[in-house]
Amino acid sequence: MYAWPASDVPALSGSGRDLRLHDTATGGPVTLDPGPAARIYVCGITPYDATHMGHAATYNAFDLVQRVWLDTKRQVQYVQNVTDVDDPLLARAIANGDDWTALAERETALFREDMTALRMLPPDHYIGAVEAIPGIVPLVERLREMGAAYELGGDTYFSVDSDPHFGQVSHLDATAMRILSAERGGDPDRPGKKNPLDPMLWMAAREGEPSWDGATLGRGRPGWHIECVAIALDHLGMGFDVQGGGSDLAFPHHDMGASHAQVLTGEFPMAKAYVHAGMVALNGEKMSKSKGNLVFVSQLRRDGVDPAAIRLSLLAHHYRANWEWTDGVLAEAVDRLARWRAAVSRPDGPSAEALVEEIREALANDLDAPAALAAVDRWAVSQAATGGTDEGAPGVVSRAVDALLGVAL
Ligand code: 5CA
Ligand code: ZN
Repeated sequence: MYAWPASDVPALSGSGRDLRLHDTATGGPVTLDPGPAARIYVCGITPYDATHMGHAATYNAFDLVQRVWLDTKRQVQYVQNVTDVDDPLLARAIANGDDWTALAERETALFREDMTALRMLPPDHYIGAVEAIPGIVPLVERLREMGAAYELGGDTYFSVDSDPHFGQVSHLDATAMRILSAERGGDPDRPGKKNPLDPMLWMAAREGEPSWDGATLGRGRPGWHIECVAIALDHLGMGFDVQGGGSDLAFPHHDMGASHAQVLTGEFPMAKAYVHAGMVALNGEKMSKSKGNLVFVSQLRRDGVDPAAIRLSLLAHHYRANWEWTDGVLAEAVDRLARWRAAVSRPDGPSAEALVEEIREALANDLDAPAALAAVDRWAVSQAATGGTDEGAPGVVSRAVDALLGVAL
């Protein structure tokens, strides 16, 4: 698949900081030392509905990760998938009387537009589940040969007990895992499984559903977790720096994916940090396509909201926080954007060097975007109150806000 166009990231003078991120697997901060090329995999959308503010918040967090790395003059290898065949997508297509490929293509196109408008950096490899199938089949066959997968009624399951490290991303107990597995695409109650938590690697063809050649596995379609693992291993290899997604992916998706990859390669861990964004809610409930309580990026854009204000709404919340979308959040961001734009519209102002360092430090400290916004706010207040004589300072601020926060002033 093709991704979307990259917005320019201005180079800043001085040097960026090494990034410290909260790692779900170890439960604490990890200082990443990625070498010259940092590697990040971020779980992409299941394209059966438009990008909502929850998605946008999660992608904003991982966009900041890259901006911090780029500021350290590193290259970034960024991979993202599109789950363009899966149960909820097929179910939605049937419910709408829509062709599932047309639905996936339409929503993926809209996602690209939303990401472009929000100045999210595009992945270097943007890969659909369907196009990954030729790489998925041999991995599942290999797991079977290793005795880490088994057949049940034509479907192929992964045996979670084959990975001694299973559960080391979420650290949930078996009861919690079982509940979440049932809620998030698993089938813990299916009779005949070795372990109720075992996830499907390959689903045998079902009547009326799309299917692909699975060689010795028979016709069928891939399971969800192996999709991301196949794509990540193909484009990043083992031991990459960050596996990212929303906190609803820690279990089962990231635990299962890590176990697939660890058994396949015999290496541990799959990623140096498992990083999870908090959930955005609307009217007290997690914004989700299945519940339908959604505020869409595309709708706000159609309503004439400046994408920079949408982005500032996201940045006003720490990425790990669970927060509620309200009209007030957007109104505050619109106001902030106007204040910042006024402050940088003058040729000179208060010195901006310390501000750039404050933004860098805030982001390096587990992506503390609210602290970065507060620092820019202080500079803008000082500009409005007394101004300054530092020629070019507003330009320095503009470039820093663009490069590090993805906001065009
Ligand atoms: N295709 C899979 C990942 S491989 C998937 O979860 N797709 S998704 O469309 O449901 O979600 C895309 C991303 O948005 C995931 O990282 C998910 O954790 C995140 N996300 C979904 N809902 C919210 C929400 N309400 N708040 C924050 N992030 C969310
Ligand atoms: Zn994924």
